[in-house]
Amino acid sequence: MSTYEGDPVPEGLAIQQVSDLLGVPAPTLRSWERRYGIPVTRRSDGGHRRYSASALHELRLMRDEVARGRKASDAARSVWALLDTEGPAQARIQRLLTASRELEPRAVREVLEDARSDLGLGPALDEVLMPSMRQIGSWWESGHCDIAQEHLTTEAARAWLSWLVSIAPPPVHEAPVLLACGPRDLHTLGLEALAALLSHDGLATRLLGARTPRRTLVAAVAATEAPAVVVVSHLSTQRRPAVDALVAVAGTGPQVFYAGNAFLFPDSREGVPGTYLGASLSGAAAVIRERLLST
Ligand code: B12
Repeated sequence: MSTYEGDPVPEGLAIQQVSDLLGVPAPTLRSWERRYGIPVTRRSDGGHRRYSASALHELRLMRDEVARGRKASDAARSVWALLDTEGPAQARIQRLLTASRELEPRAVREVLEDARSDLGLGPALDEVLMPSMRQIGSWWESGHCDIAQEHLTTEAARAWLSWLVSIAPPPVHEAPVLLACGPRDLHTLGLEALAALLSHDGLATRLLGARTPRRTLVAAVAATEAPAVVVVSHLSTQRRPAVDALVAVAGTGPQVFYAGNAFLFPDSREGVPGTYLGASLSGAAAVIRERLLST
């Protein structure tokens, strides 16, 4: 069932080694296998679990889903879906990952464009692009792909998203939604995807991009009279300046929204002004559109 290729540890790792490597306690690893078959391990002659590279890959995905705040049973369902090669989105994820491994940006863009025309823009983003990026991130973290693969895929996806914004019909609402990363955040891809969705929904957007300083954001709101602002932050270490930017901008009048892994857990959202947009990009675009159209 796994899509993982290459096994750098042919004899397999022992459970304690895997626990140390992934930061997941051994009893949890046993329970994931017992309850969800993630992963199904082979046994040594002495009957001990042995973890292959593909088993490690499944566990990394499971760990990351749980870290996103999902219950283990829901996390397991996501991992099964990601590893399953059936289904229209899954087939495209596989094609995108192949294009990424082969460092073929044109093929990356073609897969994304095919996904958009066959599945629609929202599913192309939420079900093909984002899971593929998470998979590449997981490969990169485990040393199973070079950073070149991540950079090339990210840049190909960004080029496609920027093209989508450029071909969107003229906006029905002129006042723009401002889209910014927190002052220390470089992860722009989610925002760029949101810009594509909103612009194809008839909303004007202004993408301020990576590392937007608080004062710049406040000045941009004043200059554009933006009715809405979205701030995204990915790392918990970067959350504080992002929250400061949200507080500063909330005081000036626009509707304020925020998203990203830095805000995944409920306690990370305590006292943050505005509306948390959740994980789904299409869901986020729908929330923003509804709010703007109802005011
Ligand atoms: C591409 C990428 C980069 C690129 C970004 C380029 C760009 N222009 O975007 C570059 C190379 C710059 C980069 C840098 C770094 N990165 Co990086 N990066 C990634 C990667 C591979 C994809 C990011 C992405 O776009 N994901 C798609 C997003 C949208 O998916 P998601 O994170 O799962 O987000 C979900 C929700 O949070 C939410 N969401 C997130 N964004 C948004 C936006 C909106 C509008 C909405 C509504 C929702 C939403 O929806 C998603 C769906 O569930 C991820 C892997 C991953 N798992 O995502 C690592 C990852 C995020 N990066 C990581 C790290 C560690 C870094 C660096 C610190 C590395 C380093 N040592 O320098 C730096 C930090 C730079 C900085 N100051 O911000 C880690 C973060 C681990 C953690 N949680 O602490 C990850 C998870 C990789 C990994 N597995 O280790 N990175």
